[in-house]
Parts: sequence; structure tokens; C-alpha cells
Amino acid sequence: MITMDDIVREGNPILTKTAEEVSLPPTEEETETLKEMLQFLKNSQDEKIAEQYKLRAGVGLAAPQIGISKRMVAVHFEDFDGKQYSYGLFNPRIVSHSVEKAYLSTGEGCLSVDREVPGYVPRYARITVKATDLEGNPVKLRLRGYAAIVFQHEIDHLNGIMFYDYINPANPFEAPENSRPIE
Ligand code: K1U
Ligand code: NI
Repeated sequence: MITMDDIVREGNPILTKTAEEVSLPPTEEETETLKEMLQFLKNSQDEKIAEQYKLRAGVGLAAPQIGISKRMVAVHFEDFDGKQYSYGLFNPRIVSHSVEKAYLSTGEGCLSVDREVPGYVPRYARITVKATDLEGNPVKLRLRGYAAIVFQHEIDHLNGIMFYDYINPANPFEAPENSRPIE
């Protein structure tokens, strides 16, 4: 079972590296790891389990965050319209995106960052992601709003990018150009 002891924290160079593509079909070990990542998110959102194992709640997790430099991400959350997203994905990639940007009005957090980093994180408002799911099926997801933000945060981890890399240091709460807030 993945716990917070397995989560790599900022300062570890794996978080700034580009992760390796998973050669498909994935190995049994890769599939098991990705299932474990998804289970961690479910556990972290279960009040009792989270308290028992001292898990910080998360909506997404990328393999580099558990010390594995491979292109695998898990997400588990409901968007603001109540739509459920629960996926383990191999080799996710953004195949198209809007010109318009969006940002969470509350800013972002990260399981690998044990501090508050205030500021708006500009992201694409809409993205299309292609990937391979845990069953080996190709998936194509059209995402907007909160869901688009979460997927971009996770795919950035595969490219060695942290959410705070995007925050304007001169004015962290200046609304990014051509953007809308998500609240
Ligand atoms: O990748 C990670 O470090 C997980 C991170 C993902 C994320 C945070 C903020 C915006 C987009 C993506 C988190 O899950 S931080 C926790 C969090 O955002 C949350 C947890 C429980 C309920 C609601 C949100
Ligand atoms: Ni993160």
C-alpha cells in the first residue's frame, strides 16, 4: 500500500526529470503500480483510512511522485458538476488545447510540496488527452474546468514541471491574460 512515506518531496531531482514512455503493453509490475497509485487516491479520500495511515488527500498522483520516472498517472475526483473521473493512465498526452487559459481561484497544492505556495497557476481552459487505460484500451478525454486543471498538473509531473513554476513571482495573484477563474 502506498503511504505518505513513499511520496517523493520537492528537492528530489526525479521531480524535475522528463519521465520515460511506458512501452506497451505494460508489464504486470507497471500495471500493479498504477493500480496502487489509484488505490492511494481512493484511500486518501476515505476519512477513516486517511486518518489511520496519516494520508494527505489527493485527487491525482504521477509515478515520479513515488520515485518512478515513468509516464503513468492516476486521477480520482469529481468535478464541480458532479462528474466522476477515476483513471489509471499510461502515456497520457495533451493532443490539443484551447487558447483560453483558466486558473483555480484557490491556487494549487501538491502532495510533493509540504508548504503553501500562494498564487494563480495559469493552465489551458480546455484540453483533449489521449492515453491507454488500465485495461489496455485507448482513451480520448475532452476536459474542461477543474478536470482540465487536474490532468495538466499530473501530466506536468511527467515533464518535470511543478505547479509553482508557472506562478508570476512579481505578482502571484495577477489574473493571467485571456483567462477565467475556476472557483
Ligand atoms: O499531483 C499532486 O501532487 C496531487 C495534487 C493534484 C492537484 C492539486 C491542485 C490542482 C490540481 C491538481 C492534489 O491532489 S493536492 C490536494 C487537492 O487538490 C484536493 C484534495 C482533496 C479534495 C480536493 C482537492
Ligand atoms: Ni503535484
